[in-house]
Amino acid sequence: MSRKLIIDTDTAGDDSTAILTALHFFDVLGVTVVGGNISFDQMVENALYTLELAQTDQKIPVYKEHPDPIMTLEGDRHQTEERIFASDGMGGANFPKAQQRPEDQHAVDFIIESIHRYPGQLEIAAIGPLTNIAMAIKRDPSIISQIKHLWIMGGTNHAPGNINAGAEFNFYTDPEAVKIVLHSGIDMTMVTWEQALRHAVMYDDDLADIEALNSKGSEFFLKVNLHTKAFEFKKRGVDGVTCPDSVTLALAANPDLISQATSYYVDIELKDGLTKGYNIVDVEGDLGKPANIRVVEAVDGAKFKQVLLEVLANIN
Ligand SMILES: [Ca+2]
Repeated sequence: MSRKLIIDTDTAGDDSTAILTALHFFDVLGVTVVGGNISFDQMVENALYTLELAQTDQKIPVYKEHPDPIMTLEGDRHQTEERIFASDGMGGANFPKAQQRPEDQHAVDFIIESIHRYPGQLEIAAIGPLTNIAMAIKRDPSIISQIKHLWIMGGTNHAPGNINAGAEFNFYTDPEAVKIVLHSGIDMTMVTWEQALRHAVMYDDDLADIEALNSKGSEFFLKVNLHTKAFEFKKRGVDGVTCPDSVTLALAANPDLISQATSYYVDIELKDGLTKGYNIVDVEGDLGKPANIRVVEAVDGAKFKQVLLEVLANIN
């Protein structure tokens, strides 16, 4: 029986490939959309469109909220990333609206209810800001011991961030949520931004292999991600498609992709200033605190590419 998963996503660009990867390997109970990359309603549409593209046998429900970070005051907006993903979040593809509509139930209620329905069996992949996961923990702390594993794309391990020099986007957007999750005691793994940059970038040769699949999946991948490639090249000289979210799902599904991982004490800076949203990874144990999360330190990039090709080839 395949592993049960909820995927919590701010669906733009690579998130959509991560959803396809989740569907390929897991029994996905639902997709919860959290505020992050671009405008909230558009991310909901992107999740619905991605599910329609995948044409699963069973309907995969999509749940909404929270659209904003925990500490956002009424009328405030967090920084979104249309410059990376285009205004539709899908590289300007402007896909048609999917037939499926989001559910009425609140995403956090769905997460809590699902964990109780499958105690000790449900994994969660969180590939956006951690708002929904933190709110679920606050609302019902009894879920903590019942989550089988939480896979997080976020943060860095002593490396530059991507939203600014100090911080990675998901952690920066809702640092309070990260703090709650890191200190929750959930069994969890984090895949950091610099690991994605080192091991999960599809360069021109890789993109040619993807194009050669000539599947609906490969066509979708290229449409959605080439805008991001142009941004990454201009911003940091990385001439390829970065895949932080999809590599997180790929290694959640295939743990042999993780070449190295160590559990460390990780914590995050909340104060406004240069390092807001920066996370420390206490690799030398200076703080003398027990490890709270497993940090991925190396990924088998060649195997990741094979997984990605397998996922995209399968969508026709
Ligand atoms: Ca994401």
